Amino acid sequence: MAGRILIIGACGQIGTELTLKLREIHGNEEVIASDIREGAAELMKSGPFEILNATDEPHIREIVEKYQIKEVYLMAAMLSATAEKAPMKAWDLNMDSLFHILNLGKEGKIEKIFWPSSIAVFGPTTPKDKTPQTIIMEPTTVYGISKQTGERWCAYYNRKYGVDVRSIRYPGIISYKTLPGGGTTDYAIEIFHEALKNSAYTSFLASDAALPMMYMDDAIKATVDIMEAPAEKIKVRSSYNLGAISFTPQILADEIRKHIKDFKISYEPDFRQAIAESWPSSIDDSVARQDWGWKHEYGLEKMTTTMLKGVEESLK
Ligand code: AKB
Repeated sequence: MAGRILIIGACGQIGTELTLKLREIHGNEEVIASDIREGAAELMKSGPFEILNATDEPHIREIVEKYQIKEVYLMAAMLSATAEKAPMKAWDLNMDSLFHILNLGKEGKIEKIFWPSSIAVFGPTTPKDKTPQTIIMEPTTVYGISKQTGERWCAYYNRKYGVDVRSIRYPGIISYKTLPGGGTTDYAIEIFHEALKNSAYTSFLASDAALPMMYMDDAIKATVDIMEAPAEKIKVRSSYNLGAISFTPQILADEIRKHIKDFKISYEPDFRQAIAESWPSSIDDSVARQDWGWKHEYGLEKMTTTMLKGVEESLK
């Protein structure tokens, strides 16, 4: 690889594991982590780190120049539940940060960009089961609107200015190393912590709220794979559907009960239930599979056993 990599939002749930993976692949000094605040010790100690606000364009330019950055992963974003509480702040963060990076691509200062989209681009008028790559999208959340708009801008910068921007629509990502913040799918992580600590969990989504989900290792693999694929294989320049597992809180609770016999779940749906109801319950990702060979590894059973082991370790 010619040139270094910059991760913006490196201390978040996906950013942390992505940074560690990219450092493993390219070497610690080649991958510059940045975030608005410091993160996990493993990340802070393993390579260069810069405090960076994703909306601070001059500072982004300074860092890109300082480290001779050629690839940027823009992982900073305000997620669905938090964004509903601060719509304008979410819009500014999610959109401004994207424009800053796309413009660096347009000016030829960087060569490749990764920007995550989400299943939140879909809305209540989208068919819910096996939602196809190209279909009606009328998102009803601030986060979803920002991601849908971002997708259109990515496609525009690619078509108009030749910017090599690549994107996937992440489903809910499940992991134990770094906690997520402010998402609708966060219950699927909290449940493991509460199951191991208290053998009980109160879900903020209804028992039958089915959502597309994915274990972190698969999400990281997809991110690395799409960025490593030859440019001509990336035919969709808005964002690719990406699927793996689909389950409801009840199905997940039943799976956890196979390991923790006395685990109890109760349901107190809040405002996040309406968000979940507007999203797909499962995803058709055949286009990603066909174009750049996407394949997931973790099903419900493997994800559950891995999560229980990982969270148990982290609680020691
Ligand atoms: C959220 O719940 O907001 C995120 C997402 C699906 O993009 N995890």
